[in-house]
Amino acid sequence: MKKQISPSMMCVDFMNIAADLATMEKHGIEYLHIDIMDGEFVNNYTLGTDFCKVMKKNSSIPLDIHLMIEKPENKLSWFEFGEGDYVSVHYESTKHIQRALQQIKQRGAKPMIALNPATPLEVLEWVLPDIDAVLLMTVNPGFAGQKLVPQTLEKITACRKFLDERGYTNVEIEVDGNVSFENARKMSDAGADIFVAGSSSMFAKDITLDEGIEKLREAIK
Ligand code: S6P
Ligand code: MG
Repeated sequence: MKKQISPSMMCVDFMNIAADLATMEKHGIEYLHIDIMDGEFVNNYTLGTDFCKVMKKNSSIPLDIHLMIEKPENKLSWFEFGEGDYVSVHYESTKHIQRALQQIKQRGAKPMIALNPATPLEVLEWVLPDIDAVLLMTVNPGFAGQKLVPQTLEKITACRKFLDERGYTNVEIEVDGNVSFENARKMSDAGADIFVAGSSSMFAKDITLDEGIEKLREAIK
C-alpha cells in the first residue's frame, strides 16, 4: 500500500498557515490530520468544527479528522466532512462504536477506528467490515511532543497480521504520536501506511517545512 503523510495541524505555525498549506500541496501531502479534543476524553482542547470548515474550504487536501471526544456518535453532525476524508473515532470513547463508524460511512467518508496504546487488537474483530483504516496511537492521546510507547511498534506488526489473516488486506494502518524520522522508518517497516507528522518530524524547530517533508518521505519509503 502507498505510504502517506498526514501532518498534525495542531503543530502548524498558525501565523503562517496559508503558506504552509501551499507547501504541503506542492509536496503532494495526502491528508490533513485535525485533532479534536473535548477536555473529557483527553485533558486538552485543540482544534474544532470551524477549523475543519476552513481547511475544507481553502485546501484541496482531504481531511483526516481525529476525534478524541466522548460519545462521538452524538456529535459527528457538527463536523463538515465528506467523500475522500477520513474520520477516526476512538474505541474507548463510546459504547456504540459501530453506530459512529456507520454514520461516517453514510456521509460518504472513510471510517477509521482509533485505539489507545493499551487497547487490545481483538476489539477490531467485529467491526472489520465497517472500517477503512485503524489508527494505532503510539503515544497516549492528548498532547503533541510526547515520547513513543515502545511496545506499539510490535503492535503495528501484529495489527497488519491480524487484518491480513482475516482477509482485510486493504484496511490501512495509521500511526500517531512521536512519528520522528527514526521512528517513522521502524513504523513503516512494521507495516504502517499513514504517518501523522508532528513536532518530532515535519514541524521540528530546526528544519524548514520543505526539508521536513522530504526527510519524512525518505524515511517511510
Ligand atoms: C495527540 C494527537 C496527535 C499529535 C501528534 C503530534 O493526542 O492525537 O495527533 O498532534 O502526535 O506529533 P508529535 O510528533 O509531536 O508527537
Ligand atoms: Mg491525532
